[in-house]
Amino acid sequence: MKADTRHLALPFFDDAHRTLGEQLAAWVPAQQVDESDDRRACKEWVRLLGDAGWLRYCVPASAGGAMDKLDSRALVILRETLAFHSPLADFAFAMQGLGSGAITLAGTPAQQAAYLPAVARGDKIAAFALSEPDAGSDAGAMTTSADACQGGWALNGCKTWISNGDIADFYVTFAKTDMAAGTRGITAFIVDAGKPGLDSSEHIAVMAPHPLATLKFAHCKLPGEAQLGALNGGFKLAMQTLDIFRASVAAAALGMARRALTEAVRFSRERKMFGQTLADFQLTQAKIGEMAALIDAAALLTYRAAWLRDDSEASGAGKRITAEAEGRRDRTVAAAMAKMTATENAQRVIDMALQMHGGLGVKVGTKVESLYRDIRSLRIYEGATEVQQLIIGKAVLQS
Ligand code: COS
Repeated sequence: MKADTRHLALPFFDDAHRTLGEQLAAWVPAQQVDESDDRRACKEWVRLLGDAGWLRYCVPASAGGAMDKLDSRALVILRETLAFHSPLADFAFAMQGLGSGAITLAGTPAQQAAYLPAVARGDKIAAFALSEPDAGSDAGAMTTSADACQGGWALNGCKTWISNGDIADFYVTFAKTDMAAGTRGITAFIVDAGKPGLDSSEHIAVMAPHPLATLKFAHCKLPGEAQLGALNGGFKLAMQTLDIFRASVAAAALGMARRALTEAVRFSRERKMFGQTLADFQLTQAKIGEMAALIDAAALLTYRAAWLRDDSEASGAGKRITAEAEGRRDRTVAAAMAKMTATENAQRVIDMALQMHGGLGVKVGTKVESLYRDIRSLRIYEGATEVQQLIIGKAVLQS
């Protein structure tokens, strides 16, 4: 089933985006991956996406990427289209970007050369290790520590909910380098899988299976070169990385919602009852209308957030938006609005599509049944809806 690409005509996109969207929409339905084992399937998707060149959109051109900079609109098109077909394919793609994003933003030339081209080829699997058992939404409350020791650093602590945990080749890990300094005492590190002192064997099973694990660090020694970005600059680096990818989480939700609507429309046209089709009932038409409007509202916020980010990068700070701080706040708020609205709307759209399917909607193996499970975690990860509300609310009060 080919995804609808009519939205690519919107003025947020340029011709390169339209070509990318059309080519991907034609490529992805032809891929067959057995997803019964999420770890194996995720690796296979990374391989397919890498071989076909799609992972090149996760890194900049200087490191083998497809475009000069990480292009938010390209990321949005990729995630939306992949999620329409397979949320696991979207996950595999997104994690290559999120896991390597901080290296793109703050890596030294040597770090970028060592990791980014391999990420773009699908030769290295990336992960982003921020959350802890007692530090999820309150990321600044982390307690994993990095202490200076001879020749580098020693990490101690625990990270959890780590996507790609145990299948990743490296983990961009955030740890406290100054316990008393709160968010200003966090530094990022690149931790290669298999380092002595790193145990990633505790897998976490979730309702929509994807690779997820807890990482335990016990005197895990890292060389000085493993430090990523400025000492004590890790919190901002994490937030900047999340800013890029939050709009793309919105896009993944959008792809799932569009798929649910497609399924609902198809089913309602085929399903016969009371001498007509389900689609002939006004109740169905009203629901379909509501679903389409929820999707469009989410799409416009998502594309705006991506466009705003790309536009500010292209024009440089200050062309359209005078103060840099204001510009950052606008981009952060736009990404937060997109993530919150698209994930919440997608949950409603998918629920309506499932309801329309009646008993079939809850039958294991039906597309709407798996979408119902797939969408749920998007309202939580990379900043729960409540965190997005907080980001937006604080900004509105400050403006
Ligand atoms: N870009 C750059 N800098 C940012 C930033 C951003 N998007 N957001 C915050 N900062 C900076 C602030 O400017 C502030 O800098 P100063 O120390 O110089 O003043 C610093 O970071 C701390 O910001 P703030 O006071 O807003 O931090 P809080 O501890 O209140 O936390 C939230 C803010 C809740 C928004 C943050 O912790 C968050 O996003 N949590 C969710 C984490 C998350 O997404 N987890 C999922 C992980 S991946 S699955």
